[in-house]
Amino acid sequence: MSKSHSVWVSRPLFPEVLAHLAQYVHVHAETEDRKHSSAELREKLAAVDGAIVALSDRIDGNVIAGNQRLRVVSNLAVGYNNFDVPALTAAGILATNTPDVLNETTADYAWALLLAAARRVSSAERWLRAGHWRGGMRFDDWLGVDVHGKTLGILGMGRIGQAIARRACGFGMPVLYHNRSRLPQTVEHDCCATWVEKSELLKRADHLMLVLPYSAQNHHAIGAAELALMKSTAVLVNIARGGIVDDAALAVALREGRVAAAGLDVFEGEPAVHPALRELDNAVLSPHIASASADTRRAMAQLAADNLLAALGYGPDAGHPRSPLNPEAWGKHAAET
Ligand code: 8YV
Repeated sequence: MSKSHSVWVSRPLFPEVLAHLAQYVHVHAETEDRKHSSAELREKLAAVDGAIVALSDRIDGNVIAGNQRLRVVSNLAVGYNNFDVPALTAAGILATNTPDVLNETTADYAWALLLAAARRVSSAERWLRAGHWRGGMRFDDWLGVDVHGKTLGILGMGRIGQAIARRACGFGMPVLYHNRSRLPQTVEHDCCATWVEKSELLKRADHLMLVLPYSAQNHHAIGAAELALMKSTAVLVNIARGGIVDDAALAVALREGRVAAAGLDVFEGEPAVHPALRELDNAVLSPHIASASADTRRAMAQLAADNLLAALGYGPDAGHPRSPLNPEAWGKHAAET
């Protein structure tokens, strides 16, 4: 097949996914994982018909200004706070993301962080590896807080929040949640979940998971005032986005024992991590890997590639990308071509 479209892939991807893309289009794939500046993004995007981009690539009006060629940007993530969707729509550029394929894997990881933080897994391992386990151990050493049977709070009850909640049923944990809108009763029943106001959620939850998307309104949704409402025995888990928690305020609360522990996969300004958090033994920290199982990262890459190809008119979904964020932009292009 002669290839008439070119695409840019902003970070290294699985070779088989790149090979799949290359069956249909010219592929320019980066071989290094790094954040791109606006100027770089502008230049790269001006030269292609479509792009697969990472969360660290900020695609805004400035980056696409005057771009007459670009038709689709496919995000390698379900969250798309790196996209200015209205600007893309105004420019007639389709935006897509990777929903659903990562729900269960991300929910598993949220539980891994909750259990690790509650039962002090990381600090105990650091202690053991440092060679401190020599003689006996005090019976009252390494006491954590229980997870099973406690009340789980979930802030943000989309698809990943629901996958987390369904697992809570197996731990004998009632779930309280807060979301802009209440879920249908059947879903609440499946999730053992009850809707409450945010302040009630913070006060009543024994442990709290944050699963809400980042937006300007959600910036510091958990700050000093919210932390002050939480139980001092509670574990806080953030697998959502940096910026949803005020990391400086959290570090103070953790240091003063006003919150028992935290499991954090995302950070304000990542890859930088607030220095005070790095010092704390009651914080389990990981580098934004909640979706990183081999199967799921492959499925995300494949979906991002399929969305891109479909938008350019190739593959089994030609003309019908599976997860468009602004189908109205796509309609505009389809009408023009
Ligand atoms: C990232 C995520 O995509 O999908 C999201 O919104 O935050 C993650 O799955 C992944 O960490 C790659 O950056």
